[in-house]
Amino acid sequence: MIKLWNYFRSGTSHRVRIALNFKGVEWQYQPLNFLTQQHKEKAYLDLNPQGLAPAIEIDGAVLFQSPAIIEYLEERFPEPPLLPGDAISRAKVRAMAMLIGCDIHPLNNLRVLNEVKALTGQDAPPLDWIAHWVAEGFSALETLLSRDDSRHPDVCFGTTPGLVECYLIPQVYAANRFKVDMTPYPLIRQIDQACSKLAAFQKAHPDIQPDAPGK
Ligand SMILES: N[C@@H](CCC(=O)N[C@@H](CS)C(=O)NCC(=O)O)C(=O)O
Repeated sequence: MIKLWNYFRSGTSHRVRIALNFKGVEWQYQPLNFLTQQHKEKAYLDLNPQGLAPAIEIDGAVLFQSPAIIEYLEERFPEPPLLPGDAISRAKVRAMAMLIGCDIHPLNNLRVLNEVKALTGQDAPPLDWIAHWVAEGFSALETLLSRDDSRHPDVCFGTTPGLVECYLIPQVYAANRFKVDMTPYPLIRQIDQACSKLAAFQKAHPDIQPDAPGK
């Protein structure tokens, strides 16, 4: 059985949950409590020396780094595909995913926010900082989406959801949680709405995971 070590609210965990559900494979939820720093305990560091979520046990191996995990899932379970059939399209899709995964998420990750709070001496999450990086990334993505008149309006590329939505939906969830103004991004909002009706995304939603408050 595939085991995913993750935290309900972690965007990188959320990505992998979507990909696993999308592929229709069975997997087991292994909670990592960030509040008690479980991800920094030796038992987890033995699996992932970075002490970051997620990690996955699959096919006798332990993998970490969500992009590497998702690419493995794509190779191991080719249907339904997360990536399009031709190389140029795949590069375009990966670029949109990386726009989020490399250039928004890492700047707003928990450990970075904690460092910003420490440097600025504030207690509350630095909402301006968070909104700045979301706005920079989402503006570029919104422009890309507006230029592509061949895509279905419910997805970022082509006619079905795939890799980009694995990255985008968790980032929109985080943006909403931190009260980022989403009104400038109607195309992104439409895609988020459309994905919220699909089972793979519903089952991956942070609020219904076993370690979410009230579960
Ligand atoms: N590039 C890594 C980033 C992993 C990452 O930053 N995970 C976050 C959760 S979204 C984490 O574990 N944060 C814990 C912390 O900052 O202490 C990946 O995509 O897996």
